[in-house]
Amino acid sequence: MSSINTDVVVAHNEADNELKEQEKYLHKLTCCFRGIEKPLEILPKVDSLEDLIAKLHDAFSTVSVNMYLVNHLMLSYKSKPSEWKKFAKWNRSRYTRNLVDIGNGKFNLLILCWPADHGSAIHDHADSHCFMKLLQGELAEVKFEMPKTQGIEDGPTEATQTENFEEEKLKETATTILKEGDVAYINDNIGLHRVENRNHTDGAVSLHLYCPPFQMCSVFPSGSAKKVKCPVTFYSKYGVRQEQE
Ligand code: CSS
Ligand code: FE2
Repeated sequence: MSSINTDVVVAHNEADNELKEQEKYLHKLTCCFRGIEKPLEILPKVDSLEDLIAKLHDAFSTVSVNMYLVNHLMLSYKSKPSEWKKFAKWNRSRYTRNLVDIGNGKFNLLILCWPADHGSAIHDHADSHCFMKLLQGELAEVKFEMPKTQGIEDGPTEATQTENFEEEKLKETATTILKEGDVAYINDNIGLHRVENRNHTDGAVSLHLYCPPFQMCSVFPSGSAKKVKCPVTFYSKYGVRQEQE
């Protein structure tokens, strides 16, 4: 009996260590990975949402994740509403985050539902990788530079820094219109972004992969460098509405 328990504890610790190693690996990769625009010919195609999830699990089964493969898989999935409809739960007055899969704790796969004329605040991605694929409709992605006043350790006194913080207006760098099938990629080294459904009548649906998964991110509500920590909560999980959200 006790030897079985010890085996379980050892296996658990090993899985935990592997998860931490992978997290470190993924955080480090944000320095250089910039995303790809087209699927890669030599890599396997994706048949369905179920197949995408299975192939993502495979891709994350080793510590050193191949981000080109992850990006390729996200690009390769052809949106079929019949496959993702059960996850897409709407709220008329705001966009919703719906959890589809947690990839054994290694990534979060979400479906976001954006009502007409709704969008997000400017936000970061907690040092994770963020892939955003359009499943339906159109979204605008507005990118901003990461404010320079962040993370300066040998700068002016604390008081001055706080003042500069509030004054520093975030610098807009690019706007991209994402159409069905497109995949956008961002991480904190690339910058911040805001996502908007500019259509006045139609909703939009997007599929997001965050790795490592994160529970908190920063939003920049006033468009200045002053940021506020925000929890990442789910409107539904695995197709089931979460009442507390
Ligand atoms: N990160 C945003 C969506 S745009 S990537 C959010 O979860 O609210
Ligand atoms: Fe985002």
